[in-house]
Amino acid sequence: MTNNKTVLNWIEEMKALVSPDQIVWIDGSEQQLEQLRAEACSTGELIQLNQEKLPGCYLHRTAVNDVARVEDRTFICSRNEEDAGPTNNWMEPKKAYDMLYDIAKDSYKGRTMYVIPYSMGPVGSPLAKIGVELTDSIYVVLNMAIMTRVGQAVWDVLGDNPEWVRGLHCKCQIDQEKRYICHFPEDNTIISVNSGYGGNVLLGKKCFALRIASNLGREQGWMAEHMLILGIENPEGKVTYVTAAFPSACGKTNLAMLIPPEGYRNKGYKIWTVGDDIAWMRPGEDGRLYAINPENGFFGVAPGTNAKSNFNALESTKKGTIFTNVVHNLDDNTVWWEGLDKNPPKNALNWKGQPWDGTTSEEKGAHPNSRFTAPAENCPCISPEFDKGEGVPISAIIFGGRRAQTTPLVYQSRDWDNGVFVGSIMASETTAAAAGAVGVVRRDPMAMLPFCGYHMGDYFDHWIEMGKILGDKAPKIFNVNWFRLDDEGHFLWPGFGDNMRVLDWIIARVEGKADAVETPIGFVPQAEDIDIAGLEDEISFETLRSILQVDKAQWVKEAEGIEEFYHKFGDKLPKELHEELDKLKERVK
Ligand code: GTP
Ligand code: SPV
Ligand code: MN
Repeated sequence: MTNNKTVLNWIEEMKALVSPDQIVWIDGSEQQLEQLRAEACSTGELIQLNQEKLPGCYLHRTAVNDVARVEDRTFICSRNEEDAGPTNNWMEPKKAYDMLYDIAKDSYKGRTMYVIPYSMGPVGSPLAKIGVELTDSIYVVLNMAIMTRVGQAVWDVLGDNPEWVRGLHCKCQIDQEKRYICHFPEDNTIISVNSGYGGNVLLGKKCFALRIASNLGREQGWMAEHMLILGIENPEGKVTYVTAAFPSACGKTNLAMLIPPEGYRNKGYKIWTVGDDIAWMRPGEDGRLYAINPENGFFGVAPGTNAKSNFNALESTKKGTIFTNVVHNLDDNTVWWEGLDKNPPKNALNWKGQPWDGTTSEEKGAHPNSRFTAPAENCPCISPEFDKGEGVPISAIIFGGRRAQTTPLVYQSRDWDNGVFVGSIMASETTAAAAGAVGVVRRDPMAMLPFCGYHMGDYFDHWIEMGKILGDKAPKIFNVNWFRLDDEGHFLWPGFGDNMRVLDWIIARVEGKADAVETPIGFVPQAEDIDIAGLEDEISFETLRSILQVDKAQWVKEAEGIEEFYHKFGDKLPKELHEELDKLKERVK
């Protein structure tokens, strides 16, 4: 496996702490994974689905109290409290280690310790990083084997290098009172106890690729962001890459795999998916910003995914996929969720495993944060660049959130610093992806509020600094909002595939080929600039005009909210952002 002393010493230390019955080194081979699947099926941890209809697919149910990320139990354990900043929970590292080791002590008794070596990013890519996760959950092993690159090649690339990220996961008793997700950025260490839900336990994902990696990026001059990456191919075959940061359950997977409307398809437009959740970006030799997707699969929201809303995501789930907390259709041993189709199964089990009849039950069958874990290689529109590891050059960065009002369908920032301001003031209605109230508007800068592993004021400063390094090669920055509502609560913009129409304007702006109107918040297209051919039944020209409007009165209120939010950051708020806020206030007067 490995002779890396730092790895072997740490595993010995952890073994002494958690006392496993045995240790299994995960080599990533299909044979070993198959054994683990069989074992998980024999204990009920997994249910094998209809192998004719869904080859290689399994169903898993988490504990009822363990269905989403727990932000109030997530901690950044830096030596100085100030380094965690006002938006993170902080715990003193010594205190945190003592508490966690106390909880973890002997917790693997009667269980197996699985050692998972994984690479975030294509193995050996100059942009990739290595982690080792210890877990007592086969579900975690099988998910990590889809979401990351796992196996011997990772040890080979790591060699004697002491730089890798430590991750300890202990299921313990899934006790929510003792559930903690803790990050030690100064030790490159993550410890997660008492959970079995994705974002809390697949430690390569939010814990490493965002919270720890954001710290590494700041030290090393790159960026770890909660962003999808996609390529838009035009009829001449030119591919332009953009990234987009939307908060959890606000449409990244959907946008990343979009199928253009018929008119666009006929002209020869095509979308290529590079990533659907996380982007690592660094300036390349030519001075442009390059992005890789550190993941190898999609941990996507199931409800709402259907052949029309996201055909490519649905296709990705047809083989080798693990479904979590969806409906189990007992008639044909397949899965179902709200929004899959209009034929809910009658003879089924809901996400809790209770008998459920979709034709009569008032209650939802699938949990709103039920998920699929699907291999990226299944995706029909996966980018040919996906596995290359050099990254793709980014032309535009798009921010966006779920706002019933105020924020127009799309606008472009004036320049990089103004774009950083636009990202920093992002706000969105909360979703089921995190425990807590749903539908409350909260500020979520760059969609990183739950994921920035250090002081958010320093994070804004890092963005400003990256702009200075990139200079005129910096991507152009935009903001979108697919979620404007009418008075009755209906979405005004058709969204999904039709978001291509907005991407089209964005690319045209990047290329200097489209018009825009200057407003107090930035450049907004005129209704004529958005191509709505073929959409006559879905949206009128008047409605489109209305969702492109910037209402000064609403923005006066918005500026007040921003000012209040900015107060939190005190001296750490970059002066550039203060100035941007002053300019906004002046313009909306
Ligand atoms: P995470 O995996 O939690 O980071 O979420 P995500 O940002 O990838 O969100 P996803 O694409 O899974 O979408 C979440 C929900 O938003 C689903 O229920 C979608 O149906 C819905 N959604 C996505 N795009 C649109 C859109 O353009 N319009 C509307 N109205 N809903 C959308
Ligand atoms: C999110 O919540 O943003 C997700 C799912 O992508 S999780 O892996 O749980 O973080
Ligand atoms: Mn996400």
